Amino acid sequence: MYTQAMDLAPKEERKTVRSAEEAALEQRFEARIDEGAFIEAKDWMPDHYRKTLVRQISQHAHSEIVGMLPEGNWVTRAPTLKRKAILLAKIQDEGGHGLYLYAAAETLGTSRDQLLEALHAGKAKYSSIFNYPTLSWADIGTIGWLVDGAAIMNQVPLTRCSYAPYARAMVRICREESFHQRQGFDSLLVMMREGTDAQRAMVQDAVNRWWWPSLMMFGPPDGESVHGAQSARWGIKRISNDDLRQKFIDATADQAKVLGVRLPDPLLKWNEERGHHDFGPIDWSEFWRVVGGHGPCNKERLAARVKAWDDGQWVRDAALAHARKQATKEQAA
Ligand code: BYC
Repeated sequence: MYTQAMDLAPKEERKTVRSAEEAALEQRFEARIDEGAFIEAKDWMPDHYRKTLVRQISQHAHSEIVGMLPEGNWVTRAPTLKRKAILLAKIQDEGGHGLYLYAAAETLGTSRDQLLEALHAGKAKYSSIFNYPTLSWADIGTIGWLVDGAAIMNQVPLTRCSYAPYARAMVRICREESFHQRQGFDSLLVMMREGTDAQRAMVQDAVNRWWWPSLMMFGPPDGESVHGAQSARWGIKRISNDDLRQKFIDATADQAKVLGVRLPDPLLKWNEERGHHDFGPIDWSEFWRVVGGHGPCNKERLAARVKAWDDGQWVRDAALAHARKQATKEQAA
């Protein structure tokens, strides 16, 4: 009689057989990455690639969901029906982006519940930018212009990310995100061109507060980016943190001129030789403080998410009870 034990080589041999197999799989995977092929959920992938993606995609999903909070703060205070409708639609889009991204992370074998548990326990990261307060209506336009502008700059290259489910989610997200950026710019332009002096001052104040945190969204300098080189090698990140930051600064410096606002950096200057703007030093100690949980709103944001999760328990219970009832009915039919 054949037993399972008879099918297997001795323990030591098994280890080498398995690792030789794995080495071949890894070689095939690397070759596919080099060819620029997309990796699908069912394809073999190294554990580290999978973990890197779960980390990045879940941080991205959490950012979308937490990012709804600073804007939600202004829904009841939007100045016109048109601006309120736009803001509501934008926040709703962000909820949808979070869901696409959680679904993309789930294709890698980590459940949404696990991802949310990590967020609620304060173990998972989300973008540093959402730990700043929205103090005036001009902050909403500025978030659209600068924060969504930075988000698109970072996300367009992700539409070519080697992991296909993430890349596909990014195609949809980027389409919507470009409207988010435009509505922000439009809202600021109206205030700058048709507004009062007080409104123009409000816009300038918002830009002064959001400029530097927006530059931090791209992550630490390349020399300190722990994951940058490996993610570039795997085709997850197509453009480095510093290169994306520079592209964003170049694009926004020109847009600021159209708006008529000053960017709060006395060292910001076009450098003909480099073909880019030079800019002043970024306060990375502030970035790490915020990422470490000590920004102006970290506690408030996390508490709001935990409360929303707890308040929604009855909805999840009801949906599960309904699904069970349906399944029993179908079985009986
Ligand atoms: N905030 O090795 P690095 C949006 C962490 S929201 C917090 O360079 P990586 C929107 C990083 O996670 C925009 N943490 O990392 C929504 C790592 O820590 P761990 C969100 C940051 O992953 C609503 C450590 O620093 N977009 O669109 O290679 C309204 C070292 O960094 C940040 C995305 O998430 C940060 N800013 O590169 C409006 C895009 N930066 O994980 C707009 C997808 C870095 O080792 N993500 N860290 O503990 C990415 O492209 C990359 O993850 C990053 C960082 C460029 C952000």
